Amino acid sequence: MNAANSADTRSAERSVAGPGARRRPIIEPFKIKVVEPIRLTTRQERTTYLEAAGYNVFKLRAEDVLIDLLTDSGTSAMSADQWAAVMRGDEAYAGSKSWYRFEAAVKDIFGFAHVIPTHQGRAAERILFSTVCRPGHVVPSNTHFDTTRANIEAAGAEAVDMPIPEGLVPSRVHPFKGNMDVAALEALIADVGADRIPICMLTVTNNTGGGQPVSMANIRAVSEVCHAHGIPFYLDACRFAENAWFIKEREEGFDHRSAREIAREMFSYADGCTMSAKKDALVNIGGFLATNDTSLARQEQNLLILTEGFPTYGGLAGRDLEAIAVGLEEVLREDYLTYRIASVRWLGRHLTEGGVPIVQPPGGHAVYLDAAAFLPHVPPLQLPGQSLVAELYVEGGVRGVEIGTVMFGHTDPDTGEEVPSRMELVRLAIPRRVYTESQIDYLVDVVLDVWDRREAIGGFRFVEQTPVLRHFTARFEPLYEMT
Ligand code: P71
Repeated sequence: MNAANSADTRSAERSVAGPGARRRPIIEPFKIKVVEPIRLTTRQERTTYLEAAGYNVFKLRAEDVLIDLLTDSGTSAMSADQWAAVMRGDEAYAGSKSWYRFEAAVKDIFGFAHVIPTHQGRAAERILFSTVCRPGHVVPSNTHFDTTRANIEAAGAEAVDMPIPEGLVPSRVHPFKGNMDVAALEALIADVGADRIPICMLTVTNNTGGGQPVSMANIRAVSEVCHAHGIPFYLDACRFAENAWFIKEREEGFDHRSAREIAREMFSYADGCTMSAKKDALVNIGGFLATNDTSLARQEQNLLILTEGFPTYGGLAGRDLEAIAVGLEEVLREDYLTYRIASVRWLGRHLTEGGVPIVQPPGGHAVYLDAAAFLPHVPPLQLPGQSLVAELYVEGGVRGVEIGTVMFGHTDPDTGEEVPSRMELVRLAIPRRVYTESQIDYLVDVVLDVWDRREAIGGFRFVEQTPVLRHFTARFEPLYEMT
């Protein structure tokens, strides 16, 4: 049964109540111990702040944002157990107790022989790609995220995205829209030759394509193709627990297996992984790189020592390693994952009922608005996603992020013309364990109010941009009168 297609509500499917009792809602499986005030500004204030930020929400002050959905990365609320573990942090430079706890927690789930701690995911990416990639190399993936693509390109190699065709149609419902097109991968190998492919990756879940999961069958198939050609196969594992939960919900034969068992199986097909612990390790900073290849691990550790730190801390404090060890255990708990996936689905369902076009089905960590369908009168090169991000902020102090031509557009080297992204999306990423249901309901109203006046919304243009990862620092200008 494809849960994504069902008329899902936040009602619990497995009732814990007695016979004849009402279906009870899935609730947050925690209570709040510490609170952080958030501030509602006036529309006039927000208009002023946004203009001063060059219409780039990365340049806003966070205190001027009410509901901050810029990212789910590093924005989780840590648990009391994680904070207790922070106090236990052993800050010895080499061989600290915290390192051994961290290493044991990672190995228990991921199973790789060598674990290399890094301060965040992109540091793991830089170390990996600068070690294995050379100019002329090609690195395929279902879809690379921005920093992954940039680090591959910085090493002189080419990053190639090979999602299944369904993955590129926002309205199309498919249980595993994050899958890679295995036939396209085989064709690529035949075309460029396995010796030019130093590594192949799958991003779980597929962030660029809507937070969509990859099925176990697809992970296995990609692994088999890679191994038949001697190509190392890696997972970009940031959201591995959410991916495992979707496999449990949607893939035949997995409903009675725990998320931990499913995760272990996912990693058993891979030769290594990169991980940003800022997502599914429920911490504010951290990451790692893992591999079964001993000689590669040696080279990576040498690079780590040069730029990140000694191999038993890699740029993290002992307390960070402790918080990750606890977070990796908490993120696989059934009550947490049930709540997590249901709360994102809840947001997606209410927006869909209001007529708002989103990537269907909702992803694991975010709902993605389909800006091209939301603002069909704004052409891609007038940055419809950027317009929506700006309007959401002015409307209700909500900060989302553009995942479209601003983030992934590029200049064609032959024609010099700007090539738009394959999709124009606006991601509303939900930080883990942070916002309550009523805050999500407020968010739904803000999006619906922008939807109601969509015809009056126009496009944007760049007034300043950098050649790499331009979305972080660019400045923009509206091509219409914002009200
Ligand atoms: C996300 C991020 C972080 C981010 C990126 C761009 C704008 C705002 C925030 C980071 C990822 C990721 C995947 C699949 C590697 C990284 C890098 N995502 N792979 O989604 O999603 O990890 O941030 O720890 O360096 O908001 P890092």
